[in-house]
Amino acid sequence: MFGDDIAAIATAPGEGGIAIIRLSGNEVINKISRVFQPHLADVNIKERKTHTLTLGWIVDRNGEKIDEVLLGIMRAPASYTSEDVVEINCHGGTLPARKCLERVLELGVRLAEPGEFTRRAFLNGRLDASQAEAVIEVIRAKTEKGLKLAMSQLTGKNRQLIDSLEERLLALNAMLEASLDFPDDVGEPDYDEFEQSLKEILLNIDKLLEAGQRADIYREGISIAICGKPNVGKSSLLNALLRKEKAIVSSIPGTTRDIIEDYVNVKGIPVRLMDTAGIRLTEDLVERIGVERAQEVIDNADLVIFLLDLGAGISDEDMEIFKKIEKKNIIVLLNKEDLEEKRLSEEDLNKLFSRVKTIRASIKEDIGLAELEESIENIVLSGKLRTDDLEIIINLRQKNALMRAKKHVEDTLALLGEMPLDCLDVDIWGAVEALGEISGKNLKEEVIDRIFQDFCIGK
Ligand SMILES: Nc1nc2c(ncn2[C@@H]2O[C@H](COP(=O)(O)OP(=O)(O)OP(=O)(O)O)[C@@H](O)[C@H]2O)c(=O)[nH]1
Ligand SMILES: [Mg+2]
Repeated sequence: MFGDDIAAIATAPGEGGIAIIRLSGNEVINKISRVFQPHLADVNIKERKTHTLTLGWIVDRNGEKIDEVLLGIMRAPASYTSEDVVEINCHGGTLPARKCLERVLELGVRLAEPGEFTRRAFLNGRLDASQAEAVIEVIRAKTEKGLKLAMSQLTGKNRQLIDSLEERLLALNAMLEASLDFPDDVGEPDYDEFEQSLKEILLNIDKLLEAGQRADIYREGISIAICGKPNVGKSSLLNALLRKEKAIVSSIPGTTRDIIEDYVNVKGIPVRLMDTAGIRLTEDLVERIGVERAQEVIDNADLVIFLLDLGAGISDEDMEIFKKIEKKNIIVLLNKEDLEEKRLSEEDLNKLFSRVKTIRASIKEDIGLAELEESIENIVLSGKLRTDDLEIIINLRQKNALMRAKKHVEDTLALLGEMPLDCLDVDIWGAVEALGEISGKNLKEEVIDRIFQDFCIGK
């Protein structure tokens, strides 16, 4: 099955400097030589060394030139898929790439399925399952931090950690088997040592799970809604955090009607930031719809920034809004600190917002915004971020496998000394197998399918 020749356009659709058509399989170099005409007449593409580029044309059946291209040759096993790979660098734009691809398909090369190149890299043993999954993390990374995490997974950081856990479990398994096979010579295992070892393994699994949870934030990002009554400076805050004039700001209350959203990177965390209509009772139909939408967005946000106007003081309207969001993750931003006359005393504020983070700010004069960004980071990471901490990505599939391994280790601990040794061995094996799924040593076909279903064609 594997080794049949596949091809796909690997670059994103649309206009660009170049587009790349990628081919992989046993015969791709032979096949491409039939439609490639090198600039230099004495060049034979079939004899070109691995990792070389050759200038020439892709030609049609009649020898007419379709496009001028640079042909990359990467010979097995030193290629993305571990098979022979050819990459046609043609002119960017939809038509040249499509024409070249069509020509290649005439050679008995099949159109690749989504993720098929990476799947071959996995099946040929060049990447393990968690590394293959990292490829998509790298593509989708939204911030530098997310990219760094994905890259470390791609280079096999997860694998090292999992392998070391697996080794320790296998050592325990060996201990048990020795006792089972040679009871007279070996005797009972040292239960204290056994228990100690299991506890350490458990601790390490927990650490991995916790690190994975933290990394999720860098991967998935969070949503933040900005809310407050009209005219407190919500749109001004959106613009300040985005560092561009996205939303209309005016001194007329009720300026924003719709949800205005954009993405911003807050200390490496991808944030979907949403400005909402100022919440108040209103007769204006359009504004009322805006207020309803605001409520919905606020309810669904991971974090809410609640704005107050120090110049206007706190009104019943503010307290109504506060009551609605009190149970959420919130930061209270006391805006317009620059104003001479403030209608809010420190005392009032402490009384009202004793349990939530409050920040004094002037969006106009860029006061308090750095503190706001810091608080967002702290709240989102629950203050758990330490630079010496483990940094790895764990996706849902890997998390499930880790949880199952954890359960087996916990069961072994609970049964220690109570059950016969072969019962313990069953759970130790269960843990080893669950961990093996992370690297993909023992994965079923349908799980493999699921890993690659999210990939794009050409990857
Ligand atoms: N003095 C002062 N004025 C500010 C500050 N931030 C915003 N403003 C002004 O407050 C007014 C309202 O600002 P917006 O950002 O439009 O307020 P909003 O909360 O989006 O208002 P709605 O969309 O109507 O709900 C504008 O005139 C801003 O220039 C600040 O820090 N200090
Ligand atoms: Mg506004």
